[in-house]
Amino acid sequence: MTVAINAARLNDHLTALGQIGRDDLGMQRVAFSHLDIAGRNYVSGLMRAAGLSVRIDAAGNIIGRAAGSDPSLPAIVLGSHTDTVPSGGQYDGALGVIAAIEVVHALRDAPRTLRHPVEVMVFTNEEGTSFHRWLLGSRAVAGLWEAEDFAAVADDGATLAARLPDIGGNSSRIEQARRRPDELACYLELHIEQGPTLHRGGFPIGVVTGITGRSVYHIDIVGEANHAGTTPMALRRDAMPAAAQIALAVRRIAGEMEVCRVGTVGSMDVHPNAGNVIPGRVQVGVEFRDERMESLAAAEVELRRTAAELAHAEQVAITVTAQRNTPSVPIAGNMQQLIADAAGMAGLAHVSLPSGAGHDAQAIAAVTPAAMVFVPSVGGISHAPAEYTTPEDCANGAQVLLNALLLADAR
Ligand code: HGY
Ligand code: MN
Ligand code: MN
Repeated sequence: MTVAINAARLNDHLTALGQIGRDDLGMQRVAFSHLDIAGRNYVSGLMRAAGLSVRIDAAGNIIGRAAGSDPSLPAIVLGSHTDTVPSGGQYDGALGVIAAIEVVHALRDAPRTLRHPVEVMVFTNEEGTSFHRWLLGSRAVAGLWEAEDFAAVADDGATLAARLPDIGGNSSRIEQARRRPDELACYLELHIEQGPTLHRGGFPIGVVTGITGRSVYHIDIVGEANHAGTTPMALRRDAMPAAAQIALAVRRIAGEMEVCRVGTVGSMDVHPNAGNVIPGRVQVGVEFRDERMESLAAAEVELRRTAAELAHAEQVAITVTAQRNTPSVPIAGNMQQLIADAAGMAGLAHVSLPSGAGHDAQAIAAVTPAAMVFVPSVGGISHAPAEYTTPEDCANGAQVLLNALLLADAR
């Protein structure tokens, strides 16, 4: 028999978090910013009010724990993230965190004590906007930090080692954030779909079958800065036309050539970025995504071939640096079934689908069985201020998360 979440309290808290770090361009709770810290402080307060004992681990993850009736059992973990992309939406990550806290709060109100301890985890820098190292907190829990994480430097020159203490972390003790498989029973995450499938199909719940792989590249194009008015066209070594052709090539590789599922150029830094100066340098951010790692590898080959051709044709130097390669992760059949059964308990229709977005679950899956519940994104929009999920769908997701926790605790 289940316990009902408090839908009004859930949506009130979600609305309140949505006001922290919002401006007229959207949500600005970029990891490590003072706005991110304000959001972390708010959810820490909610965790305490829900009866969780709260600590910060060496990666800055916020971890709330509620005891179970059998302390010898491993913990069931619920989690997500509160950091946002720049000018992002108010549901990405936030819904999973607020719902996880609401689930614990509703069980305490019932009152219902589970056999397993329950931990709510709010992961540091899921988006990777800061330091270009995504899933930073969840990868620390899974023991998946790489040399590039320890050596990470932000665009403003700050090192990760210097910034982690701002959120209570300590990179020299990151090993202490790592959790062993025998400490954890499983991981459950509620998240908005961030795509159109559920909303278009009229499904209130999505059972996630797998989480996409992602490869990220930094492309540095160096030409020769010069005067826009006096330099003849034939004598230019202009970095901008090369950058533009890289953007078109990325669209061609994923679009017409269908080498991989999607490809995006989301960032471009022009130097010196003045209208009357021929750009001497342009830095381009590229990412590819696909469930098949061999498709990502093929996309990289095509990207590097194109860059070499362009360097010659445009008389510029082009350096392609692979920044990070995150493997795709399948969700185990029994964990998918857990979510489907939890949706059934709530009398909610559900459909299975893969995640085109990355999630902390794909890191945590390295250390314990993971499952994800999706709820509809209106119009499939996300990573934008228009991101929206109805209060009813948010409550449905939280109820399915609670049901999944009860089923996991019983199994
Ligand atoms: O980029 C992603 O897929 C996720 O939102 N971090
Ligand atoms: Mn996101
Ligand atoms: Mn997210």
